[in-house]
Amino acid sequence: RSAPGKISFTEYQRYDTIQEYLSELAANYPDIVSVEEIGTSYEGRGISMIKIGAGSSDNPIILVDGGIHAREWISPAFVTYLIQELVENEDNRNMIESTNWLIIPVLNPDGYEYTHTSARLWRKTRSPGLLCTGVDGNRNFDFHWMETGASALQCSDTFAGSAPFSESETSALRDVVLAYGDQIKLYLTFHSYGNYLLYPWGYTSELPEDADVLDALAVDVEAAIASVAGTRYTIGSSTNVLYAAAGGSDDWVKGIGGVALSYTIELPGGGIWGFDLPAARILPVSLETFEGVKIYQRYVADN
Ligand code: ING
Ligand code: ZN
Repeated sequence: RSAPGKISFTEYQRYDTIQEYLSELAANYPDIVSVEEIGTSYEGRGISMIKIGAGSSDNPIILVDGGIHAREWISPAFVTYLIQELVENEDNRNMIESTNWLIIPVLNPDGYEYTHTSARLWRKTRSPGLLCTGVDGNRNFDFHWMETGASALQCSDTFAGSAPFSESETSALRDVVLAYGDQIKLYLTFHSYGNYLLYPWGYTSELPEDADVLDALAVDVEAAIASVAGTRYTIGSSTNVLYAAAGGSDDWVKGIGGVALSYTIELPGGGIWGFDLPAARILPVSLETFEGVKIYQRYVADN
């Protein structure tokens, strides 16, 4: 059975619409859903996290975020689709009975809104600097901060910030990880674009000691995604298959947060710039990506 769906996936949705959808879910499914504000963006928007679970509160947790980078619109769109499938599609009940979910669909709401109103290709937060606005959230985490692939220049698109966790948005995610501690067994952060399943490290070309586990799981996820419509992903550590960049959320969640399974997923690109995947692609991409998330969930539930 397909979900009723009180939100549309034939268009990219604004922040307010996603916020309203989360509130509706909390009202309509109070036994399995709650919504919490984990922080406030620079411009004062609430950063919402939806908690989903229909089993024990002690179940392993899967932490998911989207929209740390403003222009990567397919990321919040897919993460919102994931929320819909978990909450509103009864066929997926097992996915919320055996694991609990903490999901932040729009981690950088100021940037996301700015790409709708003013500059489609904005990437960073919207906190002001003397010369330029914004910090790259995915260079702002306090693990080997600023060592490689990040800029100290305020006007750069990869500006790491004046200090680690200078941004309320990145601090909000940090605090979730610290609060739930080792109950979190898997972290997925959605970006676009390029079809990559990336695992740490971004700060070094050396591999984590459990790279074989991270890689083997990604191989299964990739096969599940490819089985839907033939979309292929590249698997590897960020440094080795994409580029070196320190201060990313996945590195911090693994290196400091202690979550062994930590992945950055680069969803497919499209349109003119890559970030502007046509809205008609939201559903096909979401359907295939959801098959990959099912594999992740099953692994966490069984291990
Ligand atoms: N890509 C990621 C970025 O922040 C990445 C790739 C992830 C690099 C994690 C290093 C560590 O640059 C996009 N599209 O943002
Ligand atoms: Zn990104």
